[in-house]
Amino acid sequence: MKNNLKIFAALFVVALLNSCGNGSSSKSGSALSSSAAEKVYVAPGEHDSHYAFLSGGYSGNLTVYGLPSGRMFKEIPVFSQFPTSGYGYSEETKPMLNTSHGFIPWGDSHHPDISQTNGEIDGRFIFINENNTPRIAKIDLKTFETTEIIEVPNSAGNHSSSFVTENTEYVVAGTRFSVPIPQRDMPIKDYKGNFKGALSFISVEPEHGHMDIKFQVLMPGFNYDLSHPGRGKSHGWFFFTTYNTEEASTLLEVNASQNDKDFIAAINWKKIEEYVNNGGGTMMPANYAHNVYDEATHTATSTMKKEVRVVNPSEVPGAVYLLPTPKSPHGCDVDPTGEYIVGNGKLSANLTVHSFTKMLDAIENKKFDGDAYGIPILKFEDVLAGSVEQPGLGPLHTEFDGKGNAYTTFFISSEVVKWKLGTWEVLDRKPTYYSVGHLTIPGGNSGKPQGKYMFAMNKITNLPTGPEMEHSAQLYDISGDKMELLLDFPTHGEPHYAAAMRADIIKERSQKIYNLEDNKHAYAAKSDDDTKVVRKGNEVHIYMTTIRSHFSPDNIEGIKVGDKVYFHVTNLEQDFDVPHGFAVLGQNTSELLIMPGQTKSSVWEPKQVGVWPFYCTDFCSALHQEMQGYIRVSAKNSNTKLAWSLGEDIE
Ligand code: RUQ
Ligand code: CUA
Repeated sequence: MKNNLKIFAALFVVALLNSCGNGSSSKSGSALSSSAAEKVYVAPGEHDSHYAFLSGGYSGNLTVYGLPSGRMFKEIPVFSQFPTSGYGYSEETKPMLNTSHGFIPWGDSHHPDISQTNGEIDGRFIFINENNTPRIAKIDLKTFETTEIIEVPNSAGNHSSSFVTENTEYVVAGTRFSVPIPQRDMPIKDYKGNFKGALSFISVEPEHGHMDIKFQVLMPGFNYDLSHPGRGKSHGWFFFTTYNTEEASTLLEVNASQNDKDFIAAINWKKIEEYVNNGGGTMMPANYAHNVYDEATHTATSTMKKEVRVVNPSEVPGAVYLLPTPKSPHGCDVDPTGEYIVGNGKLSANLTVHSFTKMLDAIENKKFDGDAYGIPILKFEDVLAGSVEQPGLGPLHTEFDGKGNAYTTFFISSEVVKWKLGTWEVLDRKPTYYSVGHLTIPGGNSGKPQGKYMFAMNKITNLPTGPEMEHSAQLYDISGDKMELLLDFPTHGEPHYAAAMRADIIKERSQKIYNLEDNKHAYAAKSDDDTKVVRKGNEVHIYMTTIRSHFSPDNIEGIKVGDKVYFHVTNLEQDFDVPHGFAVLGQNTSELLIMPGQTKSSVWEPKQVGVWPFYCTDFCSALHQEMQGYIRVSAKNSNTKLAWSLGEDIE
């Protein structure tokens, strides 16, 4: 979203004036009142009423917060290596970060979205997109672990993602940057008319949630910024904002702001799905990774997929339309009834709202205003439901409370504005610290928002931690007529969107341990009797166990410089909340954090002769500090024999 900083550079003076005003008014505002403090206070031992899942932006991960307290509970590693748990470092999880560009240790995550059943958030899975090397991940909310990642071919800057349809039929991933499809060596100046934008519909298998790219719609070479599914009456459609309909390839801050209106693209995915189910579309050669974590083996596998089904809009008449929308719209938001589609025109004075009913009418009566690359353009006036007049500067995103109200963030004037659907009147406005991006109401992308709270995610903060400061979020009570600012809380990375929901469903389903009996890991040792050390050439496999408060074995000899040593550590505990850690001196990866019943493996290539200690990294019992061992590394040509022990000396 830092791009917006550039886009808005011209309006910087206005922004300065506004943020000064906001700063002073918020300091004397309601956030300091004791009743606000009471509203966010969660007593020790008590639980928050809501979970919020905030994208980590350039951290590549997802953070979990409690509301209303604003306490951070957890960081879930998704697209980035995470030494805290060993994700992306352990042998089992390295395949999760495999792509067609090789192993990628980092990602840029933007928009989490929770799975839905009948238009309601169900708390089974949460999906999140990776913008830079396009991927979609699925996190299982039983375990809070990333269990599947699929790469998105033909996509670049996977930004209008990862939004879920009302029965989680699809998680949708639209490209921000258009590119040559298929990728090829060609002059950049020939962009216009030659690049394309792929909108990917990734099917989600209902029972286990397995993802598969069902089809990609190959759209004109615009930038597809954000998207939301239709719902209720508009279920079966998907809406995408576009900018750079000018198809400029250089100095976009000027060249992509020429057109008075860009478009919202409306895609009838049901129609395309039917076409595809009848054999429509073309299988196109592709190369993309599909990575799946298996809970039984505690191990991920990565498979390269070799084709993808593509559909050109011209093949399915009546499936794709363009709705003119002023002016470089960013957020594309659909209200809970499915009737209103809000285009948040970043550079527009007014907020444009389209009507789904009017759109269908105009389509039926073929009231078109030309076409773009064969895609019919509807007339602005024919699809306009209304507009909110001059609500603020630089609108970005809109959410809904399910009571007929909408809440829009304004980046430049740094505020949240509440307005009424249908009458388009502004009801309330509240400042934010500072330069707000997204906002979230629990149940936001669903037919049933779960009212009460709204939080705004700011691009800047005022928490002094040197030149690099964390961003911040601000929590508002929206249960009354006026919004009440309750709390500031720091966030991690750059939160773009967040998904949130009531805590009860997730809490009930939350898994406590992994059953040791069900552990099918190839190198699991399920008791101290199964522990052993096996040499295969210069590879050494150590089948190791942990239980309070020792490793078995804890003395190992016969390792040589030049060996590749695999520690396969099984945690034998079957009690809730007793992880053990594993770390060995000179390890080139990270420690491992192993949950009860789980096996994880770390590879270690000792470079120096010596006797090296290993130990448990997680304070697990009163004798945690005694949870340690030694591994003896001899010279390459030595004849120290392979031996291991627990509780006795190696002779
Ligand atoms: S973005 S601040 Cu990456 Cu969703 Cu709009
Ligand atoms: Cu096991 Cu500390």
